[in-house]
Amino acid sequence: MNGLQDWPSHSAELYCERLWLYRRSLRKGWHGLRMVVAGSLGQSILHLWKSVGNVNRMSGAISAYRAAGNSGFTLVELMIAMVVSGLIIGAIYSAYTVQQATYTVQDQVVEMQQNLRAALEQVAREVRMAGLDPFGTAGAGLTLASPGRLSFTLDRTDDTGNGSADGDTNDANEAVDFGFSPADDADNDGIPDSGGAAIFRRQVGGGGYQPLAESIQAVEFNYILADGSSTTAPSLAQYKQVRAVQISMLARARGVDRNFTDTNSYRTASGTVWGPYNDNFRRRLLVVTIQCRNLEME
Ligand SMILES: [Ca+2]
Ligand SMILES: [Ca+2]
Ligand SMILES: [Ca+2]
Repeated sequence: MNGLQDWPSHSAELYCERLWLYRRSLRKGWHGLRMVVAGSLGQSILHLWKSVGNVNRMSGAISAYRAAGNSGFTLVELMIAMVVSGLIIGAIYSAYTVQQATYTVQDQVVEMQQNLRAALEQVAREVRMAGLDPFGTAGAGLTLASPGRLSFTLDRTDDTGNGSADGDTNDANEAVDFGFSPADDADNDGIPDSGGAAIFRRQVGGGGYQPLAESIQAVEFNYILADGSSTTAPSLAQYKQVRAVQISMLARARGVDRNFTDTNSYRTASGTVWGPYNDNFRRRLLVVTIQCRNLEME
C-alpha cells in the first residue's frame, strides 16, 4: 500500500517507543512554535534542535520500517515534517518582524532629526536677522520674547514687497512670529496645552500659521542678554539687551515603539528639565544658539 500507512505491529516495544517519541516531538514542536510566536528566537532554535534530535532517534525505527518493504510516508513522518517546516517558517517570520520593527524605529528617528534640523535652520536664518534696520529709522526689534514664542520685526523690503529696505517694518514678511499656534499653546510657555505634541509654526505679516515641524513635544527660547545673563522671560526693558537666542526643541516620534519606554530627562539651554515622559515615544532634543547681530545695533 502506498501513501499514508500505519506502523507495522511486529514489535510492541518498538511501537511504544515510536509513539512516545512521536508525541514528545509534537509537544516540543508545538512549544517551539509558541516560543516563535512569543518572539524568542533562541528558545525556538533550542526546541527545533531537540525536535531534530528526536527525529534522529526515530531514524533507526523508520529504517526498519523501510527494510520491511514498506514504502510511502508514515503519518508520523508527515507530522514531523509539518512541525519542522512550521518551526522554520515561524523562525523566518519572527526574524522578519524583528527586522521590520527595527527599520520602522530607525526610520522614525531619522525623520525626527531631519524634522528638527530643517525647522531650526529656518528659525535660525530669520532670527539672525531680527531687528534688521539698515536706515536706523524702522524701530525694528523684538516684539514678544516669551519662553515659547518669539516675535520680531525687521526692515528687509519695501512697499512692493520685492525691493530692498525702505526704513519701516510695515511691508510683507517684516513681522515674524515663531511658536506653536495660540490654539495649541495659549500661555506661550512652549508646552502644548494638550500635554501632547503639536506643530511648531511660523507666521509672517499677520497671515496664517504655517507648519515648520510636526510632532514637537516642547520648545524653549532662552534669551542671552548683553551682560551675559540669560532668561526665558525678559522684561520689555530687557528686549533691547538681547544679544543671542538659544532654542531648545524636543521632537517626538510619530508612532510609539512598544519595546521602548522613554525614561530620559531632557535639559534645555536654561536648565529646565523636560520629562521623563515614561511613555513609548522616542524623542530627540536639539539645542542651537543664534547670535542676533542686528539687535546689537540698538
Ligand atoms: Ca520695510
Ligand atoms: Ca514700507
Ligand atoms: Ca502651554
